[in-house]
Amino acid sequence: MFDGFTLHPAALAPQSQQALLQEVLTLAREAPFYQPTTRAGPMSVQMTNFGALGWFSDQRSYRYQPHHPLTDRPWPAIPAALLDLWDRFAGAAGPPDACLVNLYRGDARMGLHQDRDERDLSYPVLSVSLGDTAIFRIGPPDRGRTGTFRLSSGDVSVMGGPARLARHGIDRILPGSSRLVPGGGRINLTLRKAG
Ligand code: MD3
Ligand code: FE
Repeated sequence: MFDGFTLHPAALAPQSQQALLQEVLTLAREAPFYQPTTRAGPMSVQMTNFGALGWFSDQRSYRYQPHHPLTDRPWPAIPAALLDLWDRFAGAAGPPDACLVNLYRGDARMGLHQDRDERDLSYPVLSVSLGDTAIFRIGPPDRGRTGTFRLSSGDVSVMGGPARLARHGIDRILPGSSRLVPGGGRINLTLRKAG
């Protein structure tokens, strides 16, 4: 599809999606979703994190930090089911230390960007999609054509090598395409080695 990008459709069976979602929602009571801001303004996606490091953004900067910005507590540990997926699919030398949790409700989207805040870009990023289908956009690192495809609930994707610095984003979600997330929407989990 895109060199270095591997999609594993329906890697998680419906029961495993349900179990993982419940665990994520339970942990999100401890580390609530919040609306991040960037230099460009508030994001439409809500976020929280699991693991030693969490991605955080405000008007001034973005960075990985060990504490939730609102509660000041450490992020909850990364669920074992996610570490299993990393072991099965990432092909990385070591474990992830960061799990960014993105919640898309309604017309939330994520503009085209690169992920380059991580220290060692030789580690891949692994993503798990839960809930409503997303229109995912990806293209070469600095210029050139982008293309779209769908990410559905239970899909696992791995971005490494030449895809690690690909530009990518979420154009929109398809509301009502899944009944997994209570209240509707999509949750995306990305595992990384950040520090
Ligand atoms: C391609 N999240 O959190 S996951 C992000 O669905 C992010 O929430 C999107 O982009 C989401 O940074 C897309 C798929 C993904 C994640 C990381 C990548 C694709 C990637 C890194 C490099 C290339
Ligand atoms: Fe990204």
